[in-house]
Amino acid sequence: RDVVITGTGLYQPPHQISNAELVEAFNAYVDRFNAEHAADIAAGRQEALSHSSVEFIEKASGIKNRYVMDKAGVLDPMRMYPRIPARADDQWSVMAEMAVDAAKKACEQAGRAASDIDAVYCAAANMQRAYPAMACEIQAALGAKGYGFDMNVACSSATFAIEQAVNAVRCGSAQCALVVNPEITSAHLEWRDRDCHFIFGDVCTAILIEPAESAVSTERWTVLGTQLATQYSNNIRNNFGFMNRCEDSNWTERDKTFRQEGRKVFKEVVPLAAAHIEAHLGKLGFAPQAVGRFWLHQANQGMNQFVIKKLVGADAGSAVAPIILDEWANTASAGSIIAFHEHRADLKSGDLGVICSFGAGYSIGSVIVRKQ
Ligand code: CO8
Repeated sequence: RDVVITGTGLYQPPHQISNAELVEAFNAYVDRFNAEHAADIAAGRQEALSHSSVEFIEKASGIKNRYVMDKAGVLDPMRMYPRIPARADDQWSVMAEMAVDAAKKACEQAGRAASDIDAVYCAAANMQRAYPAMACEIQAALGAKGYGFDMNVACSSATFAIEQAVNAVRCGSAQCALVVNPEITSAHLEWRDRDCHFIFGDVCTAILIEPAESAVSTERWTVLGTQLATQYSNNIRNNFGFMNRCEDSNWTERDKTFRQEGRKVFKEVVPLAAAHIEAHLGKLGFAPQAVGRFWLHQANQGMNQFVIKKLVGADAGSAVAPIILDEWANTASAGSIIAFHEHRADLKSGDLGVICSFGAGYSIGSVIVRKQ
């Protein structure tokens, strides 16, 4: 049976940080660090840290702003990470709250009640806790039925979850599947490293997936196909995990937050992503030129520039490949879904579109849709 996307929702965190604010706090941290370690730096035992700059950030990434769950902690040069108080076990968790907000908005668009949902996929680059699954909590907070489970494929978590949801609906195990992507990237970003401190932002996206025959929404996007691929790489890595205690390592070590070989990622992932999209479209009998819109992963404007030039010769940031990372930064798995959420209203019945993520793993996921 035909499967359709019937609604999307977007949760916007309470705070935003401009590049200027970010750089000011970072440079204050650098000055303090260098002053505190002046003797070691002079003796060659410690490398001095360098300032960041607004010009570099904009030129290297296209990012101008990011939303975060807590601004004060991030911009405190004595702290440099968000302050998000722990909650009691009988309160809804932060990720669940974000997911419920985005899910309710998606339900509203789809003309559904939260109680219609019978499958919940919580898909994100990091989960707030080990267990119970976040998805079970989100299911309870929404008053949804059925089942829920968590998935992590880093930046491709959303597209990989869409394939699971589409298959569940197609084979009849779910009638109304919800994919949510609560990304609290600010909690696993290393804000003290100038190579990456500007890259990420927080958000939550939601997507509702149903059989075409029972959908009640006026707007429907038929899922023509999904294609997933992974290829192991250590170039984006985070070693935080439940084994840290046994390793006698601790969470303040540099390898317990996000780190990457940005240049290598850029070079290796661009050709993979372009070839993946082209092959997936070809499998369904379409040329890239037949596509009305590409909602690409939002990691770096230059990266999307290369991918879209290779595919159709257009510019990223144009109508065919909208950019949202100037406002939202890289939101891990949610980026391509934000682009889909914000930039689809003008497409007409019959138009083709591609949602595509790429990132750590490496992982690439594409979803080809047609507006009904
Ligand atoms: N300010 C000023 N100068 C800087 C700064 C800064 N902030 N940072 C670096 N520089 C300097 C460098 O030190 C270097 O100096 P030198 O030439 O003297 O060595 C120079 O600027 C150039 O640095 P780079 O080569 O690093 O600069 P690039 O032009 O390559 O840009 C980017 C860096 C922006 C990181 C770029 O390489 C990039 O975007 N690459 C792609 C990365 C990518 O897409 N990664 C995907 C990650 S997302 C993902 O998969 C999800 C992971 C899970 C989420 C984690 C959430 C926390």
